[in-house]
Amino acid sequence: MGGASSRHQQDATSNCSENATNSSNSSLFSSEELTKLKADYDTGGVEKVKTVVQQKVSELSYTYLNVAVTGQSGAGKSSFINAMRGLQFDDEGAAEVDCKEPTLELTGYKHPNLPNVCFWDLPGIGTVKFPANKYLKEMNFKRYDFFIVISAGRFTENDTKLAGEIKRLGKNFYFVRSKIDSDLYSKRKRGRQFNEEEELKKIRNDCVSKLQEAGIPSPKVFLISNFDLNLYDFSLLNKALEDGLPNIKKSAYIVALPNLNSGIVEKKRKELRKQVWMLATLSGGIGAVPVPGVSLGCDIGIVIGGIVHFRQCLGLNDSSLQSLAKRAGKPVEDLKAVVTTPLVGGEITPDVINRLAWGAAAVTISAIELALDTIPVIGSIFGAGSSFLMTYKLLSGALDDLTESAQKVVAAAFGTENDPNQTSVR
Ligand SMILES: Nc1nc2c(ncn2[C@@H]2O[C@H](COP(=O)(O)OP(=O)(O)OP(=O)(O)O)[C@@H](O)[C@H]2O)c(=O)[nH]1
Ligand SMILES: [Mg+2]
Repeated sequence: MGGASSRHQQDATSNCSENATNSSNSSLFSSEELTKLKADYDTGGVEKVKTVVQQKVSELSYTYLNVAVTGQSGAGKSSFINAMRGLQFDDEGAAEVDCKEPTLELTGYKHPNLPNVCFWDLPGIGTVKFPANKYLKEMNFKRYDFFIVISAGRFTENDTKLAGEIKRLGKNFYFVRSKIDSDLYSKRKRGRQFNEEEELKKIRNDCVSKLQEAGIPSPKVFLISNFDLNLYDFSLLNKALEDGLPNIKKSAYIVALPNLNSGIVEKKRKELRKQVWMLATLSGGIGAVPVPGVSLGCDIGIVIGGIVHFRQCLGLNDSSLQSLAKRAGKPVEDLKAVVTTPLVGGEITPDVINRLAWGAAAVTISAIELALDTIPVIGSIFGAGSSFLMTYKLLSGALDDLTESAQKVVAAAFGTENDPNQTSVR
């Protein structure tokens, strides 16, 4: 499906890498919070820093992301929601596709691994049940972080009316033109001199001009196929969505992305890496127990909790692997066969942790290693003690191992030709 031209190309690759770097450097803490963190350390040591870090870890786990997906009946809303949740239409918990009756109810679909991330299927505006004025009231628009307006043909008056209202409320919205695969298919059949890039440009320009006519001065339109999110503008859409979110929500969005290519897996690693030093800071104190075989104590609950969370976010839990295999049309055993870490496929116990080579490794961390994580209190945290260092080492090692396996799984599912930082020509 889709030639090289529809895959993402060089010019935007640099943007994506730049974004990845920015996102890895961007802290989950605001500059005011960082200043407070440093001041707290200076006056109260690690114990005082712990309180601030604990608040941030709690904030991360209580951060909700509500994504509204709307558009006319049959535009592909349910299919998009399923694809974003890594599900196929016939998976358990998937939004129903090809409903006999168009969706008339507002329905929320939680992310299978991250229940704080929810996609809302909003019935299209202008249906009999929801005349435009009633719709806007009933849909409780304020609750959403952003809106995706999906259209399968040209945008209708109702779509643009909706966009106007979303804009009035000061919410971010993005236009998605779905079913590009079938547009290209029919155009390819029709014309002898078919040029995919040209066709994509034409479709995009047509959407933009229709939206401009409707009074939206510089609309952003993204062309996608729900059947293969690796094609066309999906990664551009992702970048736009990420850029429009505050840091903590951005983090939730990134780790909830479906594992489509190595670029997404790497993004997740960078995001999760930010949590390693925070969890290490919380380790020690009351919960500190020696890890069997390792002479140092750390809070094993924090280590195990962190590893389980990383595994979920990287799509390496059993149900995610099953869904991915189904999506890729491969037996799940083929995907499991490439997993190299014992952290996948069973319960995480102190024994499992201890069996890993890096578990018993010397607990020394170089300044360079720490600097890679851009720890905000770098330098001072060196004095945090052995429990910090042990937890840091264990979680870093686990994250690296899990990422490596997630990369292999994605390659086994989709092949390696899915360029990590793909984007199409604008
Ligand atoms: N070729 C192609 N077909 C798609 C795409 N997205 C959705 N479809 C098909 O379009 C039809 C309608 O998709 P749905 O996801 O049910 O659309 P919807 O917007 O949720 O429809 P309602 O719930 O009725 O409002 C289904 O047959 C899908 O398989 C796409 O990107 N490409
Ligand atoms: Mg639907």
